[in-house]
Amino acid sequence: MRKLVSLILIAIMLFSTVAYAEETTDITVEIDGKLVTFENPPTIVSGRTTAPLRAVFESLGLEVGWNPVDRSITGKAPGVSIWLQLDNDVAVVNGKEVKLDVPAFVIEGRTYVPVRFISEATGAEVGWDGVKRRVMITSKPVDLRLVDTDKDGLSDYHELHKYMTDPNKVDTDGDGISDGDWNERKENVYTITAKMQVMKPFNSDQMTDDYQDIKVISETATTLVFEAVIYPFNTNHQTITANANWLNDYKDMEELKPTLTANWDEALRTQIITDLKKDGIDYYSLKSDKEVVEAVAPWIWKTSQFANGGPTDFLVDFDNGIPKVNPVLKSSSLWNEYTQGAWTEEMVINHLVMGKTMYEKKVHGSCSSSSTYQTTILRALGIPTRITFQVPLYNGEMSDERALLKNLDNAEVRTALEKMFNGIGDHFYNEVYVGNQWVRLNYEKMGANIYDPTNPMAILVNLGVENDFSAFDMAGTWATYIVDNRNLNNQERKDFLKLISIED
Ligand SMILES: [Ca+2]
Ligand SMILES: [Ca+2]
Ligand SMILES: [Ca+2]
Repeated sequence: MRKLVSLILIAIMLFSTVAYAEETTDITVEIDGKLVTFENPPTIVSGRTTAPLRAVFESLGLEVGWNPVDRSITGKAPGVSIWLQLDNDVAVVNGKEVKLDVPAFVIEGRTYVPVRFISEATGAEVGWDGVKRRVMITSKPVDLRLVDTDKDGLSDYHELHKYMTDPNKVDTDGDGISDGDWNERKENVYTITAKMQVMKPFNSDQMTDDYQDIKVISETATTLVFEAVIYPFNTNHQTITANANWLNDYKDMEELKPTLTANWDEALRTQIITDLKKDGIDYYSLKSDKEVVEAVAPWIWKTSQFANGGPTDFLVDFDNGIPKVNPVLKSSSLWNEYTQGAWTEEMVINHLVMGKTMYEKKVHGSCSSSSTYQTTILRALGIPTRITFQVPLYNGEMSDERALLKNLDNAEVRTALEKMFNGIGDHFYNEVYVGNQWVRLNYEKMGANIYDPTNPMAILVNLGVENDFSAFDMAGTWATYIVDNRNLNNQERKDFLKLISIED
C-alpha cells in the first residue's frame, strides 16, 4: 500500500512538472526587509511568479498544515485561515473562495503558489524591484483585538494584555467556567470593581476598552450608572509597534481630517514641518508613525507655552459650528473665577480652543485645550488622532467617597487613590493610531497606563472618545452642572460624578 501511495505521489509530481513547464529563475523574495532562503528557487509559470508556499507562509508567521488525503494545504495565523489544494484553482481564505491565477503545484516535493495569491490571502503588500529582480513582500500587522482564536468572547489581544488568560484555551484554569465569564475574567489579574454614577458627557458604547470593562446598570439621556472593572496593571504599552507605510495606510481615516477645533490646513502643515526642521527634526526622514510621535510629541510641549486661563474652554459652546462663550456661563461666577479679569472672549477662543490659532501663537491651556493642540499638529503630520475624556474613580470633594477606599486591599493602589486632591477631577488626552492600532498618548507619554501613582487622580476611567473637543459639549454639561450646583448642598452635588461602591 505504501508503495502504491509513493507511486501515485511520483506520478502527481511528474504530471505537475510536465503540466506547468516552469522556468527556473534568479528571482529572490524579501519579506519585511529579510531575504527568504529557499531550498527550491521561485519560478515563473504562465507569466506568474510562483514560490514555495511553506517558506513564504512560515516567514509570514503562518502555521502550515498538509492533508495527504485530499492533498490540501492549510495556513493559519491569528485572523488568517487559508485552505488550498494541489491542482485546484480555487482556494478558501477566511471562509471566502479566492481564484488562483495558477493552481498550487509541486516541484521536487515542494508546493508552489503564485506570490500574488500569498499577498491577497494574508493582506500583505507585494511589490517588484526590477533591478534586483526581487519580490518585495510587506506583511500586514494583524489587529489581535479583532481575533478570538478560542472563541471564548475575549479577543487574543485582551487575553494576552488585559486578562492574562490563554488565548488558545476557552477555560484557562480548567474549572468549567469560560474565560469570557464576567467574574472569571478577573481571576488572573488584579482588578478594581467600582460602581459609579456619572452625568454627560459619556458614551457607554465606547467605555469598554483596553483598560476597563463596563456593565451598564441604568442609562438615561443625562445620567449613567455602571459597574466598571478596571485592569490597572495591563501590558498594552508592550504592544506598540511601528508602521513604515503609515502615510499611505492611514490616508483615508476619519481621524486625520481637520475638525471644528483641530482645524489644521495645508498652510499649517507646511509651517509645522518648517518649524520642526528649524529645531533639528526632519519630518521627511522620520521612518514610521511611531518615530513621528516620539519625535514630535515632546517637541510640541517644549516649543509651546501654557496660558493659564483655567478651564475657560469649558464655557465655550459651538452652536452652528461657531465657537462662542456661552452667555449664561459668561455672566456666572465661573467666568471671573477662571479668567481673573485677564482674558477676553476672543483670547479664550484663539488661545485655548482653536488648534490653528493656538499653534500660530504657540500657546495652549490645560488638558482639554492641550489635547486639541496636539490633535491639530499630529493630524497635520499624518497621524490619526482622537481625544479621550476620563474621570477619576471618585469625587475628591466627598469625604464619604474617599472613605469607601478603605475597602481596597492593595495598599499601594489605595494610598495612590487616597492622595487625590479635594476637587472634582477630569482629564482629556489623546489616542494616536500607531503601528495599526490605537495607542494612548498622554502629552508625550505613548502607551500611558490608566494607573499612574504620580498622577493626582491615580486611576482614570474612560467615559468616551471623540474626534473633536466640541463633541463633548463641556459648556452644556460640566460647566453648567458646576454653575447649577454652586448653591446646592454636598448630597445633591454628588450626582455628577459619584462613587457608589468599590472593591478589589
Ligand atoms: Ca479568546
Ligand atoms: Ca481564553
Ligand atoms: Ca475557568
